[in-house]
Amino acid sequence: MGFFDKILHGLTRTRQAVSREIQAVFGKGKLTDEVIETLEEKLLAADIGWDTTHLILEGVRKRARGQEIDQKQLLDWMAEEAKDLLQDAPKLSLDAKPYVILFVGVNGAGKTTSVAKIAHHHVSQGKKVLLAACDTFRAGAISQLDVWAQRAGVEIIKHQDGADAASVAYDAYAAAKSRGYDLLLIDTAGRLHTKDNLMEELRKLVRVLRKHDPALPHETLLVIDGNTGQNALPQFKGFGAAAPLNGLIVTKLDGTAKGGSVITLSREFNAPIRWVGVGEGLDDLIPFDRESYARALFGS
Ligand SMILES: Nc1nc2c(ncn2[C@@H]2O[C@H](COP(=O)(O)OP(=O)(O)OP(=O)(O)O)[C@@H](O)[C@H]2O)c(=O)[nH]1
Ligand SMILES: [Mg+2]
Repeated sequence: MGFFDKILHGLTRTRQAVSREIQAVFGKGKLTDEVIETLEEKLLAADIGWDTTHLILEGVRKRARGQEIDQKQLLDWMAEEAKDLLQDAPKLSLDAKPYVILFVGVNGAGKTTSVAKIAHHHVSQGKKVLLAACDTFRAGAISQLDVWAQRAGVEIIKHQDGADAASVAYDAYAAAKSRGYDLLLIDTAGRLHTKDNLMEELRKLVRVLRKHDPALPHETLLVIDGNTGQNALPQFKGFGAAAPLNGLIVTKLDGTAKGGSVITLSREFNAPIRWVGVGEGLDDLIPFDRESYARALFGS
């Protein structure tokens, strides 16, 4: 399956919530106030959010200029408006060696799985990837990452449970540097962005890593469960205060009808979505592309 088919498949539930509903209420005609109001309800129900919904519908209304349009035209325009509200992720370039990506997020968001998927993605492009098991907090977290490392065919740096996460990161960077790895992926413990002591642990990890090089980590990605929808805004603020964020990974889009919230997340955070998760397997993480996303969302 190509990336577009995967995203199309992954967004099935959201697309049903959005386009099927739209198709049920609009066949052909003018976009009267009444039609716009019904469309508004449908978009809001898909967790697209007030502002975004308003912008999409205003755009569509302007395009129609009082003319009769059909359903396909409406969905095409909606997809185009949605696309314009999204940012493309910057092209992934591993311009440092090792290139270091730190993964942060609340408990169960999908950090560890995303680390494994991104490792797999780069291994299949011939890169040498190392994982750092910096979730020393949750029992079983290290062996979980170990299993993923084996599946993805990559090496892992780990200490024992309860060890200092910052020192694992420090050692992992030293190992990656001396052994010529292209990419170092740092898995961290899930934590609530409102817990000061846990956020301090994250700040410490970044501080210690920067003893090697002040440019580290090259990227910090916030992993968000797609079911959280727009309620993820406080997470972005909380984690961003501990480690400047470069982008988002939105996971579990396959299991939610809230896939439309991605548009709002990207806009409100003013941060690009880098990857989207559409399943539990190693291949189920897709580099985000706004065109495919918008088309998969509106089924046009
Ligand atoms: N369907 C689906 N499941 C996912 C996706 N990403 C992660 N999961 C599942 O979500 C659960 C939690 O994933 P983890 O990667 O362990 O999450 P985590 O953020 O590392 O969790 P903690 O380390 O406990 O904070 C697992 O059962 C994963 O298989 C996805 O894109 N789609
Ligand atoms: Mg984890």
